[in-house]
Amino acid sequence: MNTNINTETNKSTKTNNKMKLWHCHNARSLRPLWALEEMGFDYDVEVLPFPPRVLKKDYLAVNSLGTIPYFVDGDCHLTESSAIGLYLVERYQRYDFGLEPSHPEYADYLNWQFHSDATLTFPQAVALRYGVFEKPERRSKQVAEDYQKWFIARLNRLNEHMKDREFLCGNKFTVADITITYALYLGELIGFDKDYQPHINDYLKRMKARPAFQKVVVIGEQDSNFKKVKGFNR
Ligand SMILES: N[C@@H](CCC(=O)N[C@@H](CS)C(=O)NCC(=O)O)C(=O)O
Repeated sequence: MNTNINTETNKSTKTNNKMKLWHCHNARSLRPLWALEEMGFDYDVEVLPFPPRVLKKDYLAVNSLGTIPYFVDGDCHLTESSAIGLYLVERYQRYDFGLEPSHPEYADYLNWQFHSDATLTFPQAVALRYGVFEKPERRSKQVAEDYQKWFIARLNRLNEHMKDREFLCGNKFTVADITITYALYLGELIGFDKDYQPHINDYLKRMKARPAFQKVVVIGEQDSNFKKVKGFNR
């Protein structure tokens, strides 16, 4: 595959016919970046400083939300990190990385996809905001700690589910493993993994050892200010 990495904001979202992803190191855009790499698509990636809404204001012309990821494939524009992998599976019939609707675990697969962001990443984002990214005078130890506890409590379903499984569903690696692993990985970055159960830490370790993850996780690392979150709550 031929992946171009660009660090200059390009206002045009349609410079060629290649898929394009806007990414910040360690942000949720790691989900689609990892999915693109696993599936072997030819794509462009543009790396932005975090948060682009503040540090790269011209990005608002690309994505009026200012959030990461932003993904373009022809006329299709997506802003939800957990939707993009699913889109790639369905749009390109890449069921080698997903489950078909007729699969007995299809409902589970979809549920984990949505669970990954709506249930898991959401409390992490609040903990991060009030633990790290706000100006010191606006930070709140209480809010950060409460949302950390909330996140750990929300792992209950995953803890149970993963007791005797190697992958989330279908007995194979799917895009649902990508979206759920990202939440676990972000939790690890901010020090929440000390409260992970051992089999969840093992699952995270297995997923992170995948060559595609290893390849993309470093993209944008050099100038990343998402590194400062490392272990903030340890
Ligand atoms: N639900 C969206 C959330 C996107 C989102 O909030 N991304 C964060 C990065 S992890 C962001 O861009 N934050 C910066 C901001 O809100 O300005 C998704 O899953 O992609």
